[in-house]
Amino acid sequence: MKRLIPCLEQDNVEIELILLIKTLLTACKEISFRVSQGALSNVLGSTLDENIQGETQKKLDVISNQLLKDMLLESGKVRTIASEEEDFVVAATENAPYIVAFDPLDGSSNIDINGQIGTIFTIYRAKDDAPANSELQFSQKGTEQVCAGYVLYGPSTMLAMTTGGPTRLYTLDKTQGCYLLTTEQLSIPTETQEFAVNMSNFHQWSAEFAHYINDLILGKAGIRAKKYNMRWNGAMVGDVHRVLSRGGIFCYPNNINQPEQPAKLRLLYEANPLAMLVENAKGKAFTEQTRILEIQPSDIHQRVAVIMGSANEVDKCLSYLR
Ligand code: AHM
Ligand code: MG
Repeated sequence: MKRLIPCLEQDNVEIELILLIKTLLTACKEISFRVSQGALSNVLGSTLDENIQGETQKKLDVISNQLLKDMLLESGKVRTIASEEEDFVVAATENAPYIVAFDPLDGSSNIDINGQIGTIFTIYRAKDDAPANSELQFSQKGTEQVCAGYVLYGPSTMLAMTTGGPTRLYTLDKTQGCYLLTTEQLSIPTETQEFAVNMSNFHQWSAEFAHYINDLILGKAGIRAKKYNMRWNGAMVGDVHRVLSRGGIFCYPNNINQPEQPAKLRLLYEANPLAMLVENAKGKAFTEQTRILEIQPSDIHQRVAVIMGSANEVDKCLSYLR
């Protein structure tokens, strides 16, 4: 089985970016270990104890954020960092070539129940017309991402990543500490009979979106004339991993009762990287109106509605919303 770095070299990924990806994934290896320790990771472990003295009783999402931040700050390859766990951007190395954003532990409500969680990350080129400590560094559309991926901490630790070409899947070999290529090219089936949505939000959806889901639930007796299955992890990274693996549609639509903040998921470090992974695996990724990757961001913590997955099913869903 091929190792990650030779795969990236074969894909002609520039060396500076390979080194940055390597750093990021080394941090994720450490997170994977912490996650597997569960409740014990608050009392065991070494790396972090040395970095932030006296602060060993941290929650896993805070620990993960700190690990990623520390390693990226030290790498010398990153000009600016944004994280779900940081209110503002963090300036790193002046004149470094890249900027990185991440959700250190997506699906954090699953931490306490030993459910699926993951680290989502995205890399862009740094902008020379904005200072390192400016949010403007991230004022770039998702189409500008040079790398997007996640590391899923499930029964096995898996990395899904694209550097512009196909979305590839790697599995962390914990005996050797390296990521091995296990699926050369993910390809989401265009048709599906599986959907992922938080059904308890039914009363918050637009009439059009509720109509679409209702037609899925009607199954063989309804207009879609097939039986649909439903799955909901409570962790986008786990739900989208399933969609990438065997097809499906993942939806987190707007809440019409909350016009001041209708969407839940964040554009920069959730929707955009997962949209790039899905598109590069032949799927589609939209808000209720637009292609996610074409949104001009206005804020690093901006939220958007998300509809992504099997191409024909996404088209069908959008046809209800137009
Ligand atoms: P988080 O980043 O704080 O974990 O929140 C995002 C998560 C997504 O991973 C997931 O799809 C969604 O929130 C679950 O929301 P819900 O509480 O409606 O199940
Ligand atoms: Mg999240």
